[in-house]
Amino acid sequence: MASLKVLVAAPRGFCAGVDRAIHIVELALERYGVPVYVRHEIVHNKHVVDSLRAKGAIFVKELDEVPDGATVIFSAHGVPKTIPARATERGLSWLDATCPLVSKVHRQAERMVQAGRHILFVGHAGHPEVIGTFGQVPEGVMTLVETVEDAEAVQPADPTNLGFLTQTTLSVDDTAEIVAVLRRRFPDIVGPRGEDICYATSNRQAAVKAIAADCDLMLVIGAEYSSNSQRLREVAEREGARAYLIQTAGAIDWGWFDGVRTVGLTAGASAPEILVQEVLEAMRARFDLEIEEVTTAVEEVTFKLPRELAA
Ligand code: 0CM
Ligand code: SF4
Repeated sequence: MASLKVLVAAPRGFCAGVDRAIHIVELALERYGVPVYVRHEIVHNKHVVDSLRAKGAIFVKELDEVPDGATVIFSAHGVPKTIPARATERGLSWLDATCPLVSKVHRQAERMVQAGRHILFVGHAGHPEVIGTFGQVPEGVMTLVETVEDAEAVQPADPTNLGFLTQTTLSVDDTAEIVAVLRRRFPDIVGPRGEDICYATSNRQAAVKAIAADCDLMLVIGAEYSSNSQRLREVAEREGARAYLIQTAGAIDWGWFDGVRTVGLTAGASAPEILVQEVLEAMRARFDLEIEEVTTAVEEVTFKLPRELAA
């Protein structure tokens, strides 16, 4: 059997916001009985969604699909204000699984608008978190900036009265470049004191950076549409590793391993550890493995449950 070194990144996988969101669905199922409706994938992972579906959760795209009298949960990515308002109007009981770090950005957006500022929001068009954050403020007071080019081109009406905010799951490096352009062009712009990019996103990117240069190949477990997982793949690629995003071990093309001596492994914030272990098992069936876990940070973040479920 050929030998293969595996560098496993730590931290990887579930963050506190994902843990909390899944727990909310599980507790709601216990507390209110089946079915419980969930608007949008609770987190961007098929394995998580399938296991909650098996326990009695019904996933829908839009609130209209939730029948009268049902309980509905909003996903970790956050929702526009109109969604809970509409749910209340319909008499639905609803629970909000929005990650507290996303909610924090929502409150910052409101405060900036109250202070009369126009907001430049750094994020990816169409992502549910971006839709949710735009939905916290009146139309027209927030402009999306996706790239350095956008940051160079944007022409706000009053360049002296601006704020910026960002999506939580962006590339740390790309965002720093974009924010640097905004600060150069608009020296009076006000931003968050720390980072809107969350601790889990930045820790997972740093962990990939620490190993990717030593890897011929990097596997990132996560969904195509998971922003934080995609960013991990990009970080690995920029460090010079060939990198693939896979949902499960079944998605591995073993041809990728030709000539590979060291492979890196990580998982996005929405990917459960069991999928990491399955990938390691699949490799063990084909190679003589030497596994090393490389830890760049230890995470101790936890979030409280919503009031309705805390007792
Ligand atoms: O925002 P992203 O697409 O990375 O979502 P995810 O469900 O993959 O990860 C957790 C979160 C949030 C908010
Ligand atoms: Fe919250 Fe960050 Fe996890 Fe998203 S990735 S759920 S913002 S901790």
